[in-house]
Amino acid sequence: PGPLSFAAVDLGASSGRVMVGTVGPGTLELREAHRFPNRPVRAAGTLYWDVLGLYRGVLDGLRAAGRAAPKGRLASVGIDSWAVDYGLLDASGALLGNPVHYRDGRTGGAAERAAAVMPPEELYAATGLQHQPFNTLHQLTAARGTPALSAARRLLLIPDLIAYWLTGEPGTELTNASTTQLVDPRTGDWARDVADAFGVDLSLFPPLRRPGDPAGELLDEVLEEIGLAGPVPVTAVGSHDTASAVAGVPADGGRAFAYIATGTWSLAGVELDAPVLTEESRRANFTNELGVDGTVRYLRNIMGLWLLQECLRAWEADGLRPDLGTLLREAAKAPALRSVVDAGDPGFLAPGRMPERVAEACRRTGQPVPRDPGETVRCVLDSLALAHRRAVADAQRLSGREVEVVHVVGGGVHNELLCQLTADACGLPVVAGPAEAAAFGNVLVQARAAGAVRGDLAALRSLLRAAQPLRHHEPMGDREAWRRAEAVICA
Ligand code: LFR
Repeated sequence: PGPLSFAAVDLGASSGRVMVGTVGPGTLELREAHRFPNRPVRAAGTLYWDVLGLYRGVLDGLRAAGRAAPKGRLASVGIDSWAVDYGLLDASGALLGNPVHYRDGRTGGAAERAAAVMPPEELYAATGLQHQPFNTLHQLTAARGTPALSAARRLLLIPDLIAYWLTGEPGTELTNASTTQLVDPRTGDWARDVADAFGVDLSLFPPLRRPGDPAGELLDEVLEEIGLAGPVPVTAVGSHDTASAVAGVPADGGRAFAYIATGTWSLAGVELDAPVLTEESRRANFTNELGVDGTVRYLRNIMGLWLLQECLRAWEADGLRPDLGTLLREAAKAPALRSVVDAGDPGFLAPGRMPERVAEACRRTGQPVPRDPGETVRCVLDSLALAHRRAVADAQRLSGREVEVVHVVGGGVHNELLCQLTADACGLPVVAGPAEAAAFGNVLVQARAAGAVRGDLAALRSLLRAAQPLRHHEPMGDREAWRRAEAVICA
């Protein structure tokens, strides 16, 4: 049989895209069919996702994907997005309000409230999940007693919600479910004791499905809207974007690797066969999220390019018309490691006033304050590289797995300065690419389910190495300077 085409829907916090992957013996190609912005909206004091706008982008993208695919045939569709957030449906299947954005303030004080229900040690031992105020568990606790949650008969995580609208079939994909803090990473099943203790009704979640499982077929009304002939199956993929991105790491089976999935967040860690549930791991705020093929994504969340995106947004609002290329050139020339902030600090989670918040953090820690946007960008990139260094080192120490190379994938691949600084900070070679790792991981899981490729994750990854040009960064510069900067953050 000739190559098959697959549509990968990949929704990120700042943009969504639909990519077409063409896969066959000796072929793996990925093309962008459609890209659209994801702009959250604040209304009446709450920060929401514009989920219908996103769904329209998905439909436009699937129409474009059908046109881009040879003979207009899509062998299947897979959907991934950011984690933790959800839509609620009433008994008739209608959406009960817009999904709330994980950066909304409603989960303020979540750690304290949760600790009153279950000691954090016990919660970690049961779920292996890092504490983040936005974990679905905390969102559900914050929403307890609201009319929407009381009327809800079903809860669908964002990619599952999109899949439901496309197919009419509800399901809960496991890699994303593992970010709810309601799953036991040892069994890959619900952590029922946790749900009971927090009063979460697990029957709201449709049955679990795993990457590669069938997830229905596009409805007739959808086929008509996007101008395709059926049947077009939907296949469950690593529906958490980070799970698909880690599946899309072009690792070479022989070399132990750490990965950093960069985008709005940097997710930095290692891939394991089993979770690390030690108290030391909890204190280091490492998470055990589930990956494709029963793997564990042992990683830490770092604020990521969000810091830069929010600086750009603030400068734009001030009428500065910032140009990213120019700013990055200025940042490259700015003095290295003049000041650093803790890019893991939850204080950077909420939107707004980012240049000021970065400056405040420098002042608070007795460091020089950046004098212009170029220096602010340098401070942000140095700080991200430093956080990458700490996460890669901690992941190795806590898991007992040493690595020889760091793979940087995701949008941050385009930022060469960040990739080089990451190599310098980690003292390890960095292999950068692909930027669209999540879409690659999404496509490969579909392609395997359809029989277009075979093998385990290592075999899928070997196809990736040939598919994309990768950039190599060797560590350079002053190792001691990174150690001193780390001491500033850890003080
Ligand atoms: C990255 C990501 C992270 C998750 C955060 C919030 O896009 O999915 O893995 O912690 O978004 O959902």
